[in-house]
Amino acid sequence: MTPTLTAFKASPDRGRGLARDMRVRWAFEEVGQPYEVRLVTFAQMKEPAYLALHPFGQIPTYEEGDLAIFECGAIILHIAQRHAGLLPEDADARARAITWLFAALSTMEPPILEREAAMFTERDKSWFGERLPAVEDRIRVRLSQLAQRLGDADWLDGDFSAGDLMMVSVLQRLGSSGLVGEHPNLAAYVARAEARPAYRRAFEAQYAVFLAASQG
Ligand code: GTB
Repeated sequence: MTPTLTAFKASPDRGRGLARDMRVRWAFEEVGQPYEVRLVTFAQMKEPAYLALHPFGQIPTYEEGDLAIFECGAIILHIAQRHAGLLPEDADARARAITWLFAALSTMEPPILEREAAMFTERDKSWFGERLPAVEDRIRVRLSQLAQRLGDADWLDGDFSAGDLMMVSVLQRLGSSGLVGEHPNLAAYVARAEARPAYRRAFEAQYAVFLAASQG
């Protein structure tokens, strides 16, 4: 059965691939699993039918037969466990790859989201000028630690894994902040991931949704 993913009908990121359906699309492409996409509006995501699928009224969700799950981390772990290509066979290596997936979501992403929230909602506050550098310093600590661990390696632990997919997706949220670029090895890590054919296919697929929305 072909799984179905939900994504924004009109993504506020204007096709930059930053909404979290992109992470799931990328995972599908890495393992060679065809998928369908159901596009939803913000209003539809708050309706009872959708809330039954996702209690917080967000994208992405994953449906396959009787199974319906949400949270991009859980979805990607599910895909990676069902198909070869995103987790190593060796049990210890697999546990380490899953650790990186959690590290991306639980350790790296929170201060990055804090910065985004500040940029979007606190710019007009008198204390914004003091708060932003403090948030960015917290991000810098994590980026330095990550850069130190990655070193000269291509990927975080052996071959490319679901952990790298999630880590790169999280780093991409720093966009034009210049923070990732302070570490050339991290910038190269993101570029290496973005050059993967699976990433390109996923990016083009979500970009096609943006193009269709902007033309129609
Ligand atoms: N913890 C959940 C997960 O990991 O799956 C978080 C899901 C989530 O944040 N979904 C967002 C959403 O549905 C879209 S991805 N928001 C609508 C709502 O809450 O009502 C986050 C996102 C949104 C927009 C941009 N952007 O414009 O650049 C980037 C990322």
